[in-house]
Amino acid sequence: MALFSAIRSGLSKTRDAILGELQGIVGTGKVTDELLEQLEEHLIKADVGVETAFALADALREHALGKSLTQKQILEILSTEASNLLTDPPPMEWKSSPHIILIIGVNGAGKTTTIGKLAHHFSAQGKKVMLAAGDTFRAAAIEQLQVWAERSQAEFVRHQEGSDPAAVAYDACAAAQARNCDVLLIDTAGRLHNKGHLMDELRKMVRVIRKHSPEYPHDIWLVIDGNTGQNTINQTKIFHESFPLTGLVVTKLDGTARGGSVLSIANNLDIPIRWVGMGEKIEELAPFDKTEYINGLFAQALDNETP
Ligand SMILES: Nc1nc2c(ncn2[C@@H]2O[C@H](COP(=O)(O)OP(=O)(O)OP(=O)(O)O)[C@@H](O)[C@H]2O)c(=O)[nH]1
Ligand SMILES: [Mg+2]
Repeated sequence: MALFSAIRSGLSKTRDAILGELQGIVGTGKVTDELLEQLEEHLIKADVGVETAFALADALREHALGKSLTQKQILEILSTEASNLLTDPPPMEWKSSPHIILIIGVNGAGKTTTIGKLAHHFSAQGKKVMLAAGDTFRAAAIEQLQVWAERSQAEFVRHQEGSDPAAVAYDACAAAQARNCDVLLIDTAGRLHNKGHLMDELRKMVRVIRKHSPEYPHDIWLVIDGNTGQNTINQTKIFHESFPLTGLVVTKLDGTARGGSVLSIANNLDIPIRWVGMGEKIEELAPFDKTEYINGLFAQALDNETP
């Protein structure tokens, strides 16, 4: 219940961006081609992505062209179609202890914060968690992660600032094995997908981790800032070409009007969205759940009209 309302309140700006004008466009008469075009244009501006906007408008065309539907009926069609575009992530496979998760992404996306939140989440499930300070590049990045480790009562492995992140990751894997940890989360420095040498550095990290076991890392999750809008798709595709991403984390969905980008990400990329970040606090991370997300976008408008 608390989680549901967190998603609902976190998505308030996105909901306003999508529904505000939409409610003015639909439900004012017959569904016409002109109305559908307005709808497409509005949805594209609201950052749901071109293909998603067309898919939603097409669904409405199919069900309602020439008909006079109530606003509630139209929003129901749109929310059902939006829900069809989304898939819940498959359950996490805990293949071995330690389960190794490498967290990557562009600068400032929310990687370190997400790791802190994940550590808290997994600790609360009774798992023994270790964090590895694989961002040796940015000043104070190691200390930032250390604070999260303390807050979440996770084990912590670090080297000196400026040292080789691959060596940190290698040692952390050994330490996680030796200390019987269930999960090891490895932080990395922020990098742009088009910076070749930084992508090489990440490749080296993966190669070195694999020396422990070809199964390592079990997961590579890309952290995406939910404010980034349509650039995200291209960035993610390039990361995915270099690394087999097993999941996405979309952060900062609170406070952005661009939370509709989740629909675009889901519609354009075949990588599960696993988590959504809804704030800066340790508990403000939720497993992605399409029903909660769709309810967060549409439910209020539908509720309002419920007798
Ligand atoms: N509102 C909000 N802020 C967030 C969220 N996640 C992270 N932040 C904030 O975003 C900023 C950057 O977060 P970091 O976790 O340091 O991002 P990072 O990807 O590790 O950054 P670099 O290591 O510098 O690449 C911080 O101010 C965080 O508090 C979120 O879900 N919501
Ligand atoms: Mg960081």
